[in-house]
Amino acid sequence: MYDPSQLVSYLDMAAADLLGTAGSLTVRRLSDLNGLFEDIDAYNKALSRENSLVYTVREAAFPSDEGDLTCALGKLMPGQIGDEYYFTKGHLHQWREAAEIYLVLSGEGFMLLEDEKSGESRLLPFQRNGLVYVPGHAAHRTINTGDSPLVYLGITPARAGHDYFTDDHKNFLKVVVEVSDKPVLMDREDYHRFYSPLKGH
Ligand code: PAN
Ligand code: ZN
Repeated sequence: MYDPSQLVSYLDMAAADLLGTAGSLTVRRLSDLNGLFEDIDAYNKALSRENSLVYTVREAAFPSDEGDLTCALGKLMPGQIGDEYYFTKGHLHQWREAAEIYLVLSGEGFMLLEDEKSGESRLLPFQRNGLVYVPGHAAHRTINTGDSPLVYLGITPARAGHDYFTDDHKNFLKVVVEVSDKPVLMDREDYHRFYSPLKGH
């Protein structure tokens, strides 16, 4: 049987961190998101000012045998590159069937899903106390459209793993951009071809 200390963790909401059974910490800055934002000029300008923190992910260190669950606490900062809101890199699970449940603890934004087979997208509201289900085979990206950090817990099978986009499929097919002070979901191609040039990007 496990020691109780291996089975209990605490949310430190002020620090957006886990205490107790805390595992690895991933820190992603603007430079780690190279090539993902549509407005390259705005990205380069922002990066030349400061390699800002975009998000952190603290994994829990719960048991990780076959059948176990794991969770991670994410903190995604508010911000924009051009019209695009700050987001996470986004991934499929290595074990494609693995689903994930997200619990939103603070802040506001969206979860962008993209089915790997059909390419269909869904934009789900991501608000405090919200529970969001990410089915298997869905690439998922968290987006912060608010003005405070978006803090959330993601729970998956321990063996889900992460599969980040490769060169032959580099990014999501849709973007979430600010239009007249509101977030709008748009085809990346349409945004690239029709929208950003009109704005002089
Ligand atoms: C989350 C994500 C977290 C960071 O814990 O890993 O939001 O996003 P990226 O991994 O895409 O950088 C999760 O979905 N785990 O499976
Ligand atoms: Zn995931």
